[in-house]
Amino acid sequence: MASAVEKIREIEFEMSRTQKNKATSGHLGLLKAKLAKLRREILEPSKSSGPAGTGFDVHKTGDSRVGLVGFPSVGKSTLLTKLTGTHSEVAAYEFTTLTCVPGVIQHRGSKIQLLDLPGIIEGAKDGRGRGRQVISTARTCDLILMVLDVMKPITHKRLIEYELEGFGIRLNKEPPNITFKKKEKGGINFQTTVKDGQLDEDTVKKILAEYKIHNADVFVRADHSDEEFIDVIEGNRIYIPCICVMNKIDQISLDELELLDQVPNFCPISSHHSWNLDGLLDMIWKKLALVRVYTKPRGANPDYNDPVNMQGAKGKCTVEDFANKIHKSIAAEMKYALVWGTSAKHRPQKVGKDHLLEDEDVVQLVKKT
Ligand SMILES: Nc1nc2c(ncn2[C@@H]2O[C@H](COP(=O)(O)OP(=O)(O)OP(=O)(O)O)[C@@H](O)[C@H]2O)c(=O)[nH]1
Ligand SMILES: [Mg+2]
Repeated sequence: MASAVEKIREIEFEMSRTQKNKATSGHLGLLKAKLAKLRREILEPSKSSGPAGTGFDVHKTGDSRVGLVGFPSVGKSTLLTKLTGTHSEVAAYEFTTLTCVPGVIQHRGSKIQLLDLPGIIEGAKDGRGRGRQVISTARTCDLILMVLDVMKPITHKRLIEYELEGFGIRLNKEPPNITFKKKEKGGINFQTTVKDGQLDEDTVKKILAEYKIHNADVFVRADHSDEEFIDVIEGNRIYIPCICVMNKIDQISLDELELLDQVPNFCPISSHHSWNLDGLLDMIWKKLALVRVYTKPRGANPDYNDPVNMQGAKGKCTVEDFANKIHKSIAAEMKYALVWGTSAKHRPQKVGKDHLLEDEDVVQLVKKT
């Protein structure tokens, strides 16, 4: 029996041979419906589609990874093509993109990998469609671009967040400032720095009892909710920054556009007309908080054309991270480093491995002799 992909090709071939006119419009409509059903079939998980929860097999390249997530036909592939020059099929029907298509954005000396993903649909986290694979891949991204069609209801945003959250992804949130340590004995030791906060000893104990945990240290340093505490217990949550890309603004009025422009983390664009793509790139750059460090060889000028790009946790990069990025053995051989730039107190400052570097610092590593 022909596979769904083969059937799709057959139907597409038949469509290409069918002349478009009044007499054939019904037949073409039928073919399009068949196509849509087959495309959906491909997106549904099957026994042969591999273990649930694994992402697409695309290698991480460049300095950071950005994923395009959104409903079908919102314009993700159009955006990938415009930003990276890599072609990803664009069409007016849904589920055009059936796999993960990577492209590269070159920006300010950095290489950013951009992933075009199939349109996710509701129920993705429960295994519907390719959604699980999409979300698993989203978990590996340093930034998520949630692409929305401005003409579609804003509830779509909520639905996508719900799907991503179901898979342990937290968007534009910081990990809770809670320390949690299981112990062998001693009961529950609860401490908090917050007066009248959402989390009290009773709630914490009840939640822990549900997890059958009866001995633990819990230290809450900010006003967190019960859900955030549960995130800490579960432990596998991933905190990823996110930009809501409001696409197809060519279809709305200027007044509507002005309103959209004021919402934090929203970036209105038209990928088709290439409107505000520079604004989007700026926002991507800020959210990624990449740290570019220039290497200075002894007695020579730094090479400003070839920075070492680092995507530390929330942009925090140490001299050790920098050394490791050049070569694994270098950190061990290092005696100290000289640093010029905003992170340095003097010009240069002599620092150790733990010194935190900032964007556009210059570093000279001095080896042990
Ligand atoms: N009016 C308007 N249409 C757009 C814009 N960007 C994309 N489109 C159209 O929207 C349709 C879908 O675009 P795609 O880029 O294929 O959408 P997608 O999100 O990749 O869709 P799937 O791969 O099916 O998930 C195409 O007909 C595009 O030409 C835009 O800025 N304005
Ligand atoms: Mg697509």
